[in-house]
Parts: sequence; C-alpha cells; structure tokens
Amino acid sequence: MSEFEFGNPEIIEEEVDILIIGGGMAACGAAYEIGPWIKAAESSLGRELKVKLVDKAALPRSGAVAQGLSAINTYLGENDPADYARMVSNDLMGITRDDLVYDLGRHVDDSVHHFEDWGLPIWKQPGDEGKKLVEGGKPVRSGKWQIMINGESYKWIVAEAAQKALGTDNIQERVFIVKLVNDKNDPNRVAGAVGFSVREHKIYVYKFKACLLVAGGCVNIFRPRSVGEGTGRAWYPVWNAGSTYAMAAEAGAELTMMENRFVPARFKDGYGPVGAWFLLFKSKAINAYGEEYLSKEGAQKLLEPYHPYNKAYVTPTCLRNHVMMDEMINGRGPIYMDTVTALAKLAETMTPKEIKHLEAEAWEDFLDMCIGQAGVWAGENIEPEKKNSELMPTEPYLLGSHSGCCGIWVSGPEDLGAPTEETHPEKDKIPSHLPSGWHWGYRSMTTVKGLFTAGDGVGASGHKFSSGSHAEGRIAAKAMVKFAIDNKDWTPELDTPVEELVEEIYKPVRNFIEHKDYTTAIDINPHYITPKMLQFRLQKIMDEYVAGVATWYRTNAKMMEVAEAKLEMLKEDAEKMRAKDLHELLRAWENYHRILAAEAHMKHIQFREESRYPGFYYRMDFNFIDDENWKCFVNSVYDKKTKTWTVFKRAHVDLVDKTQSYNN
Ligand code: SFD
Ligand code: AMP
Repeated sequence: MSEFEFGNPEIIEEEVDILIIGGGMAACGAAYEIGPWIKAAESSLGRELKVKLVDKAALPRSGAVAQGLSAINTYLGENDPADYARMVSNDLMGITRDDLVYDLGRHVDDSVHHFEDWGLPIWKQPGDEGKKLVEGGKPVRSGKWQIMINGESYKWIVAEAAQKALGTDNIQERVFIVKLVNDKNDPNRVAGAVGFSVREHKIYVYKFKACLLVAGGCVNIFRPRSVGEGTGRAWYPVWNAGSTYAMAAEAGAELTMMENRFVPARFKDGYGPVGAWFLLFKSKAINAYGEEYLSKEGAQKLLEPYHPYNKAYVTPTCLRNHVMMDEMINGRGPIYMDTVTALAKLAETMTPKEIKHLEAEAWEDFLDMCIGQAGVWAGENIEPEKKNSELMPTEPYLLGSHSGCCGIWVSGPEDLGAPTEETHPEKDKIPSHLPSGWHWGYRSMTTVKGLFTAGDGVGASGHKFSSGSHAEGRIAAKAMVKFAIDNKDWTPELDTPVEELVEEIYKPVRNFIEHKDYTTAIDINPHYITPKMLQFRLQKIMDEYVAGVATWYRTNAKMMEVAEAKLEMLKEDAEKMRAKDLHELLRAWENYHRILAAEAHMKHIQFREESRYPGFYYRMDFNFIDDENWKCFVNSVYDKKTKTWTVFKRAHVDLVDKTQSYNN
C-alpha cells in the first residue's frame, strides 16, 4: 500500500522577489550577499526584499562539498587574474570566456577570506600559524592556484554564514524543484518555479521577479565504473542530477559547451581526488612497469598534435588523461599513483614525528572529502607509504565549476569584454555580435529574462571550484537585487495553471496508483517502469554510444544516431515512470532532468565535428582538433513545445592575450 493513496498533496503558493534554487556553494554565496539587502532594499522598494532559498537537501551537508574538502582550488593571492584566465583557457583547450574567468579571478579571494573569518582552518606556512590571510599569513599552497585546508566541516561553516545572513525562515530545505515556469505575457522571461517536498505531501509554487538556478552539475547519466556492490559511489555527488541544465533549457535559456565533460583521473574504486597527491606530495603517476609515462618520449609525441594547447607548464587535464589512456589501452596498465616514492622522498629530510604527521595527512586528505577512498585503503590493506594505489579515468561528469566548462550562457561584467586595440590587436576581425564583449544584460543573467546562474551553472569558464562558485553566487546576487529593484512594479504571472503543474509533477504517482494492482510483484508491471530501471537504461545508452567507459570514451556520428533513436524511446517510456513513495518521486524527476542534460550533451557532441578534448572524449570520425572551423563556442536552445534542439556556433575571442608565455 502506498502513502499516496491517502489523498492529494497540499499546495503552497508563495510570491517572493528572488528565489534561490539550490543550497550549495553558489547558493550560499548568493544568500550571504543578499542577506543585508533584505532590509536595505526598503529605501527603494518601500518594503523588505523577499527572498527564499530552496534546497532539495539540508543546507549544512548539501551539494558537492557535503563531505568536506581538503583544498580550496582557487585562491589567487599574489597571482594575476589575467594569468588565471590563461590557465583556465589552456586547460580547457582554448575555448573559454575570458570576461567571466577574469572577473571571477579578481573577486574570488574575498570569499576565501570570509571562509577563514567564519572559522575554516587554512593551512599556513611555518611561522605564519595563527596569522590570517588578510593579515599577510602565507597559505600552504599545493599548486599555483590551490591552498590546503582542514575542510571536513567546510560546508557547515559556509552554510551557517548563509543561514545567518538570510534568516532560517527564508530557507526551505528538502524541496525538489521540478521546473521553472515562464511568464504568461513574456515567454522569454521566468515568473515562477514548482517543486515538491521530499518529506511531506506538499507541492510548492513560487512566483518571483528573479531566480538564481544553482542546482549543481550532472552525475549518473553514464554507467558508472561502480556497479553492483559499488553502485552509488561516484566522484562528483550523485545528487547533482542535471537539474540546472535541464530546467534552464526548458525555460529557453541558451546553453553553451554542453559537449564538454570532465573525466577525472581518480584513485580506483573509491574515486579519491588526485590533486593533493600530484601537487602537495609531488607524487608521480607510473605505468605497470614503473615508468613515469607522462615524461616519456612517446608521450611527448602523443601530445605534439596538441601543441597550441599544451604550451603551459601544466599539461591540460584532458591531455594528461589522453596519455594515461594510451598506456592502458596498449597494455601498460594498471596505472599507479606512486605514493611510496613520493612519501619516501618527502620523509628524507623529516624527523620521525614529522613523518608520522605526513602519513596522517595522506589519510586526512581523503577523510576530509572522500571517506570512501579511506575505506578502500583500509579494506585493501593499503598503507600509502608501503603500497601504491591504482588510478583510473572515471565515468564522465557534466559540470561547469571544476575542470569542465559546460553550462549556461550568461551575461558578463560591464567593464570587461569590449576588446580594445591593446587587448586584441585584431579588433576588426571580432564578429559583430560582440561589440561590447559578452555583456547584454545584468551580470550572470542567462538569455532568459530574470533567470540567473552561477557555479556549475555557468558555462564556458571552469576552474572556479568551491571558492569560485561561492564568489560567483555573490556576483549574481548583486545583479539580481538590482534586477528586482529595477522591476519592482512588475508582477509575475505563470503561463500554466497551477492545477496543471501539480498534475504534471504527480504523474509518476498517478502511474503507480492506477496500475499497481495489475501485478503481484510491485516492481514488475507492463504499465510502468521504476526510476531505478529507467536510470540504468539511460546509463547504458550513454555509456555504449556516447563515449562512455565501455568504448574508452569513443564515439562517432553513426553511434550517436543509434543513441538518438534509443533516447527517443527512453523519453517515451519516461512518461511511464512510477513513484510508489516520495523518494521515488524524487528519483523520477531527477531522471527527467538527467535525460534532458544527457540529450544536450549528445546533441553538442554530434554538432562539434572535431575532438576538442582528447582524453575526455573522441569523435573517431573527426579525431583531431580543427581550430579553423571549431575554435568557437557551441551553443544550443531547447524548445519545450516542439521538444527540439537548435545547436549553433558562437564566435570565440581571446580578450586576454594568450600568446604570452606563462608558467602555471
Ligand atoms: O579534490 C537542488 N570540488 C572542489 N573544489 C575545491 O575548491 N577544492 C577541492 O578539493 C575540490 N574537489 C572536490 C570537489 C567536489 C567533490 C564532490 C569532491 C572533490 C569529492 C568542487 C566543488 O565542490 C564544486 O565546484 C562546487 O561545490 C560547485 O558549487 P555549486 O553551488 O555549483 O554546486 P553544489 O555545491 O553541488 O550545490 C548544488 C545544490 O543544489 C541542490 N539541488 N535543490 C532544489 N531543487 C533541485 N532540483 C536541486 N538539484 C540540486 C543540492 O542539494 C545542492 O544544495 S577535488 O576533486 O579537486
Ligand atoms: P583534482 O584532485 O584532480 O580534482 O585536482 C585538484 C586541483 O589540482 C585542480 O586545480 C587540478 O587542476 C589540479 N591538478 C590535479 N592533478 C594535477 C596535475 N597532475 N598537475 C597539475 N595540476 C593538477
């Protein structure tokens, strides 16, 4: 018997000025920045600003930072934001928005200073312990951009500041937003959002002037390496279900670079991140024969064709994978992180006490952010100072904040982006849609009026990480407050009646109630499919045809034709997903979002007839980089009425001079 048999959901309607969808790093940044405006807006509005933050989980442990982190990957310190823009561009193979990246680079440190003020322990150099960053305390840098933290409680700390700024009454936890609703009088504007409680029988209908959609990236559209007993393990969080991309697309927002994905090299089976090992412990990856494959002559040959994108000191992330995969495919695997040599080398100049501390740090790196990896070490009797650990490229993830750049096309800062003779000697060649850079509206606003995004939502940038996502949330928040004040006399009207929206959300419930008695086995029914089974089908299609691990990340036009046909059938069957309880309703809607995000990913890969990111994916029918035709953004717009995608090119321009040599 299902709990849904006891009646229809209660409907709660609320009108606010600003709705924040998500409770992760970007959302917390936005909440922190908006908080003081609740009262301050009174002078221009004649009343308080109404703001609501809705998160599908609980703020202190939601989003990608839920488990904590052991490093802040973006802290500029003494570095130049222009150099940061160069690094991001180089790592993402030349196609990024310099205006967005530079703008973030010049603002991100302020968020980190706040984290420290709020209580986040940031490692300091000997002699500077107890001295804050703003007081000149020198952080322990693992790399040029990264600093080390004791970050198990990172999200708690950041969430607490957000709660304090916004007020807990303005935060609604455990509400999953299903879709945005366009405005009745202007289809290119958002007016509302609908969702449901994952704990109670309640549907929430929000109306607003502006909305920040920051529901993270997309995980689990590809069959993960962890199956069977390991199902549910992933590197990026499985609760990032593509909601940002899917809801934005359905509302009509232009997406960008959805072909991009991140395939991280990770510690095998536990998905432990590698950054601290490579950067802090100075460890090397080796093949089965003990060779440092990345510095072999063969590797240099492999990388030669990509020279324009391999001119920085650090080989781009995808190209590092490219070399690693070549080793594995050609029988020189397994690949190992040589923890033994790295720790021994560091220990050479240490006292026994310092060595013990070092070994503890090796464990803490995982205990702070990826406990499962510490579990694998314990379970497999791995002591990193005695035994090396295997590395493996994972299944693909869609994200815009880490080492990937898919997402939504947003308006950039006003004061950057208009190319001048100085920033761009070939100014005349800049296409006409860029006369004033990429600024067409309020900062961080998408191409849909009133819809803003940040963090994983913003495409064509990347390498923002936790700190950058927080800073981007703050940047968007300022613009949204301005937008809400500028539009104070505008009243949102939903283009769809509330009853229709409620019926749509509860369709999986109706599917279940109507057909459940047809069978004696609750999961087997010709009239419905469980969300779990549907997810397996999506993962199989993407894995086998759209360059998942099954084909070593390789695909071609013909394979994607098959994928397209299968996805069409999957979408038909998705209409028949069942929800026997609120948990399955959540899973059903996450799947709808995943399917749309997956479809966008595939459409973009189909469109881009080259292999821009070797090591992330290969179009085997165009297995090269073609700058002449494809050094451009690939953008797309989804039409929710016809359910079709229009994919197109947008010109790319370097606003920061990339010809300078730099050392990242
Ligand atoms: O080690 C809905 N990240 C790292 N960043 C760093 O700075 N240092 C590191 O060390 C990093 N590493 C790392 C990282 C992430 C993970 C998982 C691991 C290791 C294991 C990356 C950052 O965490 C990441 O860049 C930011 O968190 C991105 O921020 P944002 O705000 O874009 O996404 P989010 O934090 O995941 O938040 C999403 C929120 O949305 C909610 N949500 N709410 C309502 N309705 C819906 N439909 C919703 N769908 C989602 C979620 O609950 C959440 O609150 S390392 O690998 O390099
Ligand atoms: P990861 O742990 O792989 O998510 O990486 C954390 C940070 O370290 C990111 O800023 C990465 O770009 C960087 N990083 C990871 N591996 C390497 C490497 N081999 N060389 C240089 N930077 C790296």
